[in-house]
Amino acid sequence: MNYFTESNDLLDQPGALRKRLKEDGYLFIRDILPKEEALFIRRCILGFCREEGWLQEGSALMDGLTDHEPLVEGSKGWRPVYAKIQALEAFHRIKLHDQMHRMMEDLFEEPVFALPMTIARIAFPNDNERGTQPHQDWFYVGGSTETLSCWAPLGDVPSEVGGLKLLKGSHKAGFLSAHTAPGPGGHAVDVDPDLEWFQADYRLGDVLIFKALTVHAAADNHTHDVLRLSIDFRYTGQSHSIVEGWLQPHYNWLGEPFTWDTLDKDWRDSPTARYWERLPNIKTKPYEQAVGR
Ligand SMILES: O=C(O)CCC(=O)C(=O)O
Repeated sequence: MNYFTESNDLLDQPGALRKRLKEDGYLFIRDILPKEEALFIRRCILGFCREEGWLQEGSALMDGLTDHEPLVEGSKGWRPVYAKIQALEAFHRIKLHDQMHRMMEDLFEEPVFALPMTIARIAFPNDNERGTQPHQDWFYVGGSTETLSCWAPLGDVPSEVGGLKLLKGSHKAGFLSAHTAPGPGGHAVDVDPDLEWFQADYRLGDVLIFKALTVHAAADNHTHDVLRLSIDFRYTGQSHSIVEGWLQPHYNWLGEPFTWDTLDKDWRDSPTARYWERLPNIKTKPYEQAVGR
């Protein structure tokens, strides 16, 4: 297996950090998200899973062990847990953390903002054929091709549990056409089966940052009973544009309860709520016209 290069040694050298991102199409940073906050989110999500009967009876909550049949993202059985996650203030707050923000400003060389839509993935074991297929985020995210995606485990994710894998340097091939496929997002790009994927033994607090055209996918969960929890969010520079739908919560297309009015009603007074409305001049455009910056 190929492991990501860790870039913590470049955090105080913005020029070198930008150069590595441009060359490799990704940056892997250990221990940059606040662990206590990430652990709190994990505990809450696993609590929601337990309430819905997804966890093994009698198992320790934080082990995240399941014997439940795999649930498809978006399905009726999955929605109650996901609605609770999206209504959790801490889940939306973690991407706004100072250290993360500062690194993004170094990468964009201008003020940045996190796109409001934040995504959680709950990957069941024994369900690898429905895992996230190889794709480029720009297909879904649109807007500026400079937008950066961030994927973080919510708990330790050793390679046997999977996590995100990517094709180093794949951003240089430009935009690839996607076709329908199973799994989150419902689309995939074809990749040469001989290409070598890069991956990590992720630990809580780590973040994988990658470019909008970098091909990535979920690595298989080889366990038979471990739920894999992760969060993904995106940043862009304030001079760049985003697709207007990314101002909305994930799964807003299902309607209630996936609207901000419902999700943030208990934390409307917190700085996390609608922070983007307090930023100057966010540039948005419809998805259809999302062709580059
Ligand atoms: O965690 C996953 O299954 C997919 C995440 C992903 O594709 C992303 O963060 O862009």
